[in-house]
Amino acid sequence: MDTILRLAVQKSGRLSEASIRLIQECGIHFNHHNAKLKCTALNFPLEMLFLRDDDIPGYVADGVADVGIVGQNVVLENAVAIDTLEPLGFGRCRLSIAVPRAFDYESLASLEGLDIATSYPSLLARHLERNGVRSRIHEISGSAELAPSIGLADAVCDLVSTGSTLLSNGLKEVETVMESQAVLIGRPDLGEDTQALVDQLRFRMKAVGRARNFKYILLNIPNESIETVSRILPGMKSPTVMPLATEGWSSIHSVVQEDEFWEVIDRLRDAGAQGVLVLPVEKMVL
Ligand code: PRT
Ligand code: ZN
Repeated sequence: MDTILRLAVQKSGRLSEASIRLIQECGIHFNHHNAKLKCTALNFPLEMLFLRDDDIPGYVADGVADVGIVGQNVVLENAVAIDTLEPLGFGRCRLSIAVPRAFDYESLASLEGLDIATSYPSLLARHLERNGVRSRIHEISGSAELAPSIGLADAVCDLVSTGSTLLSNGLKEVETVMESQAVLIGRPDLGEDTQALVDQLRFRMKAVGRARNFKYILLNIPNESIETVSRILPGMKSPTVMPLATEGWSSIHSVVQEDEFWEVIDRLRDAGAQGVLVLPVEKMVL
């Protein structure tokens, strides 16, 4: 029988949509994937299994799935024997400790002997231990932010992205335990054929991930500014320069990193650039 790669993704939650979108951007298509336990791809030997995120590391370790997409926070909390293969750049958040606004917090030592509610007891215990602080950890399955107001704990340790949940519950964030994002995980001892499929998938995921960080940029520039603009826009190797029909002008094509984008635009304007067009990059392959 031909090898098929089994990929576990979150069934319904914060990572579901982005996980499925990533697979689609890797050129792998499905008929439909709604409300089912699993589905098979039309044009790649891949089966997608839909599971609770907490179960994904365990199922990958046990061999029910070969690879999975899950938050790093879940991987490190579960501490099972799996490899982290690829950071995926979405589902970003941090695991943080928060205390009531009126709490006089100076350092982690302020929590010595106090009660902390969390769904991440192992990660929290390791962090406290590393810092030589002893607190009582209360494991709860959700809504940690409510614990201080109902008298269950003095502090909480929970995932934060915008911070608005903490704010609206009268809490302030005081410590980051870890930064997290979605990652591709896999079993260490996949057979040769399965490993070859994982390598193909990772190659595609990297191309999609790189492209997300870049924009394609086209602009017109007087010829005397070509050198200046080439320094501002080095591109992947060097920018493409083409003469315009108008004497003394050229068109430059290059790529620019998303996080440097506005700074680069300011410098291009100062260098006399005109007709600047910016396009998304779909894949950045080799
Ligand atoms: O049903 P299942 O068990 O599969 O899902 P779940 O409810 O356990 O997980 P889910 O869907 O909430 O989150 C899945 C993963 O998304 C997490 O493991 C993280 O890796 C990632 N992620 C990213 C987050 C957040 N951002 C996040 N903000 N997970 C949870 N939150 C929660 C947080 O717990 C808190 O309640 O959102 C609230 C805080 O958000 P802000 O924006 O108000 O700070
Ligand atoms: Zn969960």
